[in-house]
This record gives sequence, structure tokens and C-alpha cells, in this order.
Amino acid sequence: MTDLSHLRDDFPILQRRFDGHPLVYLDSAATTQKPVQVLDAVDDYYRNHNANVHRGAYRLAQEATEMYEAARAKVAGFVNAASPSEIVFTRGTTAGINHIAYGWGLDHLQPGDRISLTTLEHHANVVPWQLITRHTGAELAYLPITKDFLIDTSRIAETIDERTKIVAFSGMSNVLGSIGPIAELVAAARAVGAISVIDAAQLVPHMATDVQAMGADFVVFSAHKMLGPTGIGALWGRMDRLEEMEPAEGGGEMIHDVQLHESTWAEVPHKFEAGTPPIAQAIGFGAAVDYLTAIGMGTVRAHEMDLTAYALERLSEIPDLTIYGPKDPELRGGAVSFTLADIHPHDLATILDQSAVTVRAGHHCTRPLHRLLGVPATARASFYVYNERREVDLLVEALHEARRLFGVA
Ligand code: C6P
Repeated sequence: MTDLSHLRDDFPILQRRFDGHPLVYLDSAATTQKPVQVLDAVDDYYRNHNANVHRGAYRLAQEATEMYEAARAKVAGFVNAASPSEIVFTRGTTAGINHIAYGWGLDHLQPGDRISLTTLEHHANVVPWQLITRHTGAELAYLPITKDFLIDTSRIAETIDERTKIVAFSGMSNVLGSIGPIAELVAAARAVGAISVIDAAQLVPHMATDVQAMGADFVVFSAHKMLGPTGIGALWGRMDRLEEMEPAEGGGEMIHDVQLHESTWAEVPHKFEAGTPPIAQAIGFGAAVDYLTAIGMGTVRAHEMDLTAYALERLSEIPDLTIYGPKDPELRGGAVSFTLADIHPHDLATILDQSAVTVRAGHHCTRPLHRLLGVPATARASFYVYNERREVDLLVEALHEARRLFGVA
């Protein structure tokens, strides 16, 4: 196993203590911590290069524009996009999916058409499509999951057919950890002439991603889940799809010409970036990509598989603890959701926090999935590059303590 413990020094927040306990940060699926390299890149931009982009004739503005566009090129390289122009900066995964729903969906869907999703989707990949069905008369269809918590590819024919125009699914579940059957679903979409949209909010941060090899039409992700700032993410689209997609937001920056009654659009990707973009955040995103590239995404994945395997093994030693997700680390990422006896996950998270062990509790924006699991909420521990096995041990210790406190027999 590669030792990544030296990385911890790059994350100032990991020095924090709560009532004498060192912070054990196990909520990276919600948002990751930021290394000094990202903090410094944002700080340097504001201190030394701050100006609006794509507008100024002066050198400071040119510097800012170059830094912003260099960040786009870094993100493009990170996911192997064919060109930096295929990367649209958005506010994050949620904004990216909404953009596709309103920019592509509104224009291409008719009554009777289908949008095929899966039952494990995050609300970000459900609600925008529900909104679009109201405008277009299209319908939603859901691919179920198996008893082993994987998307059930044996049911594809029932869910994806000639009526289907869009297949949108999660590349990696934020609750179960399950990795999506990307090749199968992209192929099924293509076979019926539908487009495929991958919610890669949990995939891109944790596994090497090659958007060209994946073969989908759109892939969306957020910087803040991969060591970058909040408020920025990327929408990758195949160039022909981006060209046929309408802008979902209008305003400055995104136009070619504006007349009193109509306008024409700037080239892709600028036609999708209305208004002053999140410049500092983009530069921080670029620095995060540099940081992950220096570690190597193969190493990131190997480290997480090791931690996840260890966590699954240690958690299964705890009586009355139920894990929701595949057991095989090859089939999953590092988000591990569980319940402990009948202790409410919120109470559990509060007790764990007394030892500064931070886990998320709730439905994790996946109410339909939790309904299927038959629980209103779960507790979730999730890992990233800075986590260590000893932190899994601290989690397990705190869970034993919770059992004692709640008098679980
Ligand atoms: N999941 C979690 O704790 P945004 O908020 O736009 O950056 O990402 C939304 C999103 C979309 N898809 C998946 C699979 C996600 O996990 C998330 C964000 C966080 O699980 C916050 S609810």
C-alpha cells in the first residue's frame, strides 16, 4: 500500500482539535478539505492578478483571462477531453445537470418521450428532470438496483427503449459507493439513439476518468469534492452535443451579438458561461487538478480501496451494524453508509462528534433510495487522500462507545 501520510501536512484544517480530540474528517463525499496549494492559488489570484476575464484590454485582465483559461485546460486534461472548449465551468454538478436539462432537454423532448434514470440517483439527477417533464410532457423511467446494491443491468430493456431520449445516471453512488455500469448504460442509450449523461460528482474525484473512452455525451462534476473550491464545477460535453445545446442562462459574456429583439451566441464553451464567472474558484480548481495529478489517480484509487476494504472489515465486527453497499471494494468507492441498531443516524453522528469523528447523517439527498433501503436515514463515513487506517479505528472505537451509551444490548 502506498503511504500518503505525508499529504496531511498540506491540509491546515487537519490540525484542528475539538475538546482535545484531533479532527477525524470522514465526510469527503459531502466536500473535501483543501490543501495549501489550492488555498495559495486562490490567494495569489486575488492578491496579484484580480481583474474580470475576457473583457479588459489591459495586462492585468489578460493575466486573469490566461489563468482562467489555463484552469480550463487543466480540467480538460484531467478527464482527457478532446479540447479545453469541451469544458464548461458551472457552479457544480447540480448546475451542470440543470444546464443539460434546460439547454438540451427542453429543446429535444416531446410528450411520450422518456428520460431514464436509476433509483439510486442523488436529487440533483432527479429533480431537474422532473421539472423538465412538466415543460415537455416527457416521462421518467427508473432502472432498479439489485439486492447487492448495484444498478440492475438485467432490467435495461424495460427501462431504456425507443421512447428514451436521455439516459442519466450516477457514475458512483454517494450513499452505496456502487460504481455505475458505465459501458452498458452508454451502449444501451446509444442503441436507441438517446444521449447519456453521467453524474460524476463522486467518480471524477476518486478514479482516473477518460471522458472519451467512457463514450457518454455529457459528464458533470464538482471541484469541491476533489480538493478544489466550492462554487465551481465542470460540465464536459462532446463538441457536437455542446453545439446543438441551447444556453440555459443568458446575459453578458455568452453572446456574439445582441439586437433589441434577438441575440446570437458566442462560441462553445462561452455561450454557456453567462455573467462574470467564478474566476478565483476556477484557478483553485486548476490547482486541485495539479495536486491530484501529482499524486496520480491510480494511487488515489488504490489508497481508497485499501481504506474502504479496511473500513468494511472493521465495521462488520460491530454487532447490530448494517452496511448499505457492495462488499467488494473493486465495485465501489469510499462512501460507506450504515445504521447501528435503532439509534437514529443523527444521534449517532452527534455522539461520534464528541470524539471529533465527523460523519454525515441523513438521506444524503437520495430520498427515493432511502425509501427502497427501508430506512429514513443512514450515517455515512467517506474517505479521501488524507485519511488513514487509524482514523477508521477511531470511528470504530467511537461506534462501540455509542453502543454503550445507547445501551444497545
Ligand atoms: N453530494 C453528499 O454529501 P453539488 O452539490 O452540486 O456539488 O453536487 C451534487 C451531487 C450530485 N451527485 C452526487 C452523486 C452527489 O454526491 C452530489 C453531492 C453531497 O453526498 C452533498 S448532498
